[in-house]
Amino acid sequence: MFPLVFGKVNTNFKGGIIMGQNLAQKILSTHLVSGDLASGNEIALRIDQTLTQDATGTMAYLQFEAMNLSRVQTECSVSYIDHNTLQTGFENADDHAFLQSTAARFGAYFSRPGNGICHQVHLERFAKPGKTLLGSDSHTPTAGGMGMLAMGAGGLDVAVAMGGGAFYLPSPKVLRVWLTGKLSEWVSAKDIILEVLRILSVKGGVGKIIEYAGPGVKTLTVPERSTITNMGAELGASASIFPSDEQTLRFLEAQGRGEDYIPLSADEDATYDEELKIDLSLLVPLIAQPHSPDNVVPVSNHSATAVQQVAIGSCTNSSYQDLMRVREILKGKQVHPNVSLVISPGSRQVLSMLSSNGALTDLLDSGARLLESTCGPCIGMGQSPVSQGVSVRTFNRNFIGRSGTQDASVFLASPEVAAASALTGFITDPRTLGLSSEVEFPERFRLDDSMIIPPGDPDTIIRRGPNIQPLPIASALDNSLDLPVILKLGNNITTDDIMPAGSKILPLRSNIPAISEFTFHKIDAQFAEKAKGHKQSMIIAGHNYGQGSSREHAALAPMYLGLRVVLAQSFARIHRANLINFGILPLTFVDENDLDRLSAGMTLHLSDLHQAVKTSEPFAITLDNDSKPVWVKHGLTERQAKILLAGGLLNSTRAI
Ligand code: MIC
Ligand code: SF4
Repeated sequence: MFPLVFGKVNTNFKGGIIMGQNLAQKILSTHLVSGDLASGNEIALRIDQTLTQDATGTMAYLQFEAMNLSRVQTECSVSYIDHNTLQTGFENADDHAFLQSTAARFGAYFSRPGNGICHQVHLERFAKPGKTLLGSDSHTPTAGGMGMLAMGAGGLDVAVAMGGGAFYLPSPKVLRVWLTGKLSEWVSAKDIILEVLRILSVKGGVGKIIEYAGPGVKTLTVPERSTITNMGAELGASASIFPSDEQTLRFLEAQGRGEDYIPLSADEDATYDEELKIDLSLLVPLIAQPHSPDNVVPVSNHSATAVQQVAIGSCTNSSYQDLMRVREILKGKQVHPNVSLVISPGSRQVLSMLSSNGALTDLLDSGARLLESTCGPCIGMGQSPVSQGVSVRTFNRNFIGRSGTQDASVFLASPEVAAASALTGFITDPRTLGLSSEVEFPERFRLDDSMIIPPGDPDTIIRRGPNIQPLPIASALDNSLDLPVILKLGNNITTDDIMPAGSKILPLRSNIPAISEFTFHKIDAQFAEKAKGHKQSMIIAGHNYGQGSSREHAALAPMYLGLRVVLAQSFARIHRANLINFGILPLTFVDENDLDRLSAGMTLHLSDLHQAVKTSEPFAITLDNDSKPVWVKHGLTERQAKILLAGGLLNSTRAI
């Protein structure tokens, strides 16, 4: 039986005096199951809500099933279909049928394909201030715009949370972003988060919760706040959060959910680990240049850059407000003949509101192409740009090849910049169009939950088509390993590099043997074959290994191919947790310069590993033909050491 742990209330005492708490500490402490918030060590949290999406959800539900639990134990769990809706073969349809039947059987809500992108729909219909949310998608922190502590994780961690188990993470530092002033016309929430990314970089949020505060906060609506918390994932942050205030109440009331409102903010005397100040009135429209979301400059730097594609949508920027601003720019005008403009409204709610107020007609009249309310081009499911093309996207990631076109240049910007660029055919600062903006926040959104199926009958039969393959499980960790290094990598390797997505590969997410053939495909097309040539192997890498998505396939597929160790200068949080969950040992260097001494083709010898994993001391790896060993460390907690020794989390829970 899987061990269930429940939360307890923890107060913030220091020397007998009750200290003020910041907002993150308030939610963390009311959900703390074990650990000490101040320690920097691992803490465990009670999770109120979970979300999964189809591309990670099939694994999460297979894992939930493997734990022999009958119903989800959370206040609410939602299974969304939004990533993978193209049905060019039976695979995706098999996945959807499996997920619909598992949601019914295990007691989760099911959001049907077409209902919208998980983060947008969750914000509209489920997110609640003061609660915790764990989602098998790295942009789950979007719901932080509602005053919720929302975090991304691998599917297995989410499956555990669905079963009522705690979520473990290193106790985070809290960074306050203090906002003053008000955004100028045509400068938007996207520009705020691009500015934060410019300052902090894609590694700047690692190990932190980013908490927004200050007088500028009240000028931002919930969807605008959620654009900002969404891209906290690109900072590597564990979560991003805004207070719950009049804006939150206004949004919830407009969603017919006023009763879900509670006010929530930091105490006046709260303290923070770090602080950043931004005066909103000084911001200008910004753009992230290829190929990283932190490569940010003013839009005006690129006024001579011609554009072939503009894509508006994704979980970052596809709210009603976003698309109404786009309409303001496009109304009565024509998209430039050299530009293909595609628009995916974030949810059916957004689409139906645009259709009932006539905005959709204005968008279509301008020459925009309408796509489904799904992730679509953001995850390479269609609309790849022309080769060597420039694409301006309102999305959150512009890693090489993610669009499906390896040599495309993808820029990330606000919907306003994207729409202006679609009109002129060049990257355009919307302020130069001389328009004025009058978008009003709606008093009432159009409410229709008919595409959300409530939890069903526990006797529902699970539909398991041929695309649903059994879960592979790793073997226990050997005490000594002689591991060939089969790949050496640089810094900031993304999960897209490890396990690409796109329309050919995504349909294989519930079939690990098939998808594993694509591991590191773009970096080394022979990788899978090489790995299969050895029983067990390892890879080495630079800093921030595994940044980007929460997809556990970036750990599961390498595990299936026999990868036992990743030795890197540092790791991204979610990916490191996924490696441990699937029995792959994440090691870092004591002296990071030692990376230079290692290369692909070498064999490294790890001995007395069981003892090494149990203690927190560094240990030596020996090399052939070099008497000087490489000293490494693992930083595993006792809980993680047990998981690794057993060969992964499923093995270790079965052993209890
Ligand atoms: C992404 O944006 O890369 C994804 C696709 O949403 C992933 C999840 C996945 O790979 O299924 C994420 O961000 O976690
Ligand atoms: Fe979907 Fe893109 Fe958001 Fe990922 S980042 S959830 S692929 S819209």
